[in-house]
Formats: sequence, C-alpha cells, structure tokens
Amino acid sequence: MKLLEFPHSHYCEKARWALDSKGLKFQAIALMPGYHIFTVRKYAQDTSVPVLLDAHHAVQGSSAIIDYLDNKYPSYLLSPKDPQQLAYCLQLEEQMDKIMGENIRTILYYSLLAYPKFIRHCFTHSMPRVKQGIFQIFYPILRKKIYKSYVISEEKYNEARYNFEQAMEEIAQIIAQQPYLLGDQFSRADVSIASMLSLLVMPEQHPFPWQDVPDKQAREFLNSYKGHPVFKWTENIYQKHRIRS
Ligand SMILES: N[C@@H](CCC(=O)N[C@@H](CS)C(=O)NCC(=O)O)C(=O)O
Repeated sequence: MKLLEFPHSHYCEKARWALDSKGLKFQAIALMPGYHIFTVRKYAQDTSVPVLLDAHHAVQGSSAIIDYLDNKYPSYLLSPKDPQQLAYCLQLEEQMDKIMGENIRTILYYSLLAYPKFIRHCFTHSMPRVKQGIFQIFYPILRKKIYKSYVISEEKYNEARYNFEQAMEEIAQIIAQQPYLLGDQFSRADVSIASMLSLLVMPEQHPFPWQDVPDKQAREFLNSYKGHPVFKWTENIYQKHRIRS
C-alpha cells in the first residue's frame, strides 16, 4: 500500500495512524505541493491528500481511508459497532476535522508562511536536496496560494482563533467525564481529534521530525495551550495508542 501525503499534514497523520493501528505496512510518499495535483488527479477527483493506494483502489480523504480500512481489515476496528455510537462518532469526527483541523491550519500558516525554511522542512524534509531546492525556488508562488486557500485574511485568522478555542472547550467537557471520546472505548474519534491536535502538541510518537517554531506569535499560541486538559489528553492518547508499524 502507498499513502500519498504531505508529511506534516494532520489529515495525513490521521490516515497513517489508522494504517499503523492495524499493523499494516505502507509506503508514505511525500508529494511536492503544487505539483501534487498532477499525481493526485491520476487517482482521485479532488486534489487533496491523503490518498491511499491499495492494489486497484484509490481512497481519498482521511475519514474515507478509515472506512475503507475498517471494512477491509476488520480484525481491529476503529469504528464502533453500535449504530448509535457510530453515528455520534462520525458526526464528532467530521465536526472536529473541520473546526479543529481547518482552524489550526489557518492559525499556524498565518504566522509561519513568513519562514520559508520552516515550511520547506514541513513539506520536503524526506525529499532529496534537489527537490528541496525546487521547493525553495517556487516558494513565493506557493506561499501566496497557501495564504489564499487557508488563511485568507486577518479577520479569518481571528475567527479561527475563536472557533478553535470553542472546539477545545467542547472536547474538554467530554474528556472530563471519561478517558476516550466515546467513553471507555478507543475509537476513530480519538485518532481524528488527537491527529488534528498533533500540530499543537507535537508529540514525540508522531513520525514527523518536529522543528522549533521560529515565530513568536505562533509560539505564544502553542504555549497558551500547554496546560490545557485537551493538550494533556492528546499527549496521553499518543503515548498509549500511537504505535508505529
Ligand atoms: N477532509 C480531508 C482534508 C484533506 C486536506 O485538507 N488536505 C490538504 C493538506 S492538509 C491538502 O491536500 N491540500 C492541497 C489540496 O487540496 O490540493 C481529509 O480528511 O483528508
């Protein structure tokens, strides 16, 4: 199996985690941003990663990848079997993939796009030097594209800060009562939300080689959540459940 990815992407981390949790061997293939659309479009309708390639199947999107893997490899399930729990789980996953996942991306890119070396590391650390050089050359174009797609404006940044905070409080209320988002059972909801927060927590069990964040505003944002119960919960979930195959 192959996973088309951007190494630092929290949605790609979610897909990798699902593969690892089932003990499946796969090759993660980092794509060059911008050019990725030509590769991804060979297999899928949209241009986004992750995309899982398994024999004759191409599965795009982190949630669809979990659906596919649970269906094909049911001996260890991430989806709950009970239909009511499943409906709640999928709704929470979808909501938090959006509110946590999209907003943390906006917040971090807002400050960090000004640091080409840092962004180059995020996308190309596993690539040969020549590709890193190509990334550097095209970065000014890519920077504008990322800003336009994911940051948009200062107003959107402020909205993202507010919405992210609300989502953190919502999750804090759930995990105050129970160890996992569905109660006593570890599930895809935990994988999803912990993955969305991997960019905040930067856990050591995560396969990405984290670098120090070069920007003061971004550092202040990250540090402001260090004592938060959901930050600690994410660290614990990573420690207990992020086993790499
Ligand atoms: N809902 C999707 C979101 C995936 C997504 O937003 N991927 C971003 C990277 S974080 C991407 O590939 N962006 C480039 C593009 O859409 O062409 C999922 O869960 O996989």
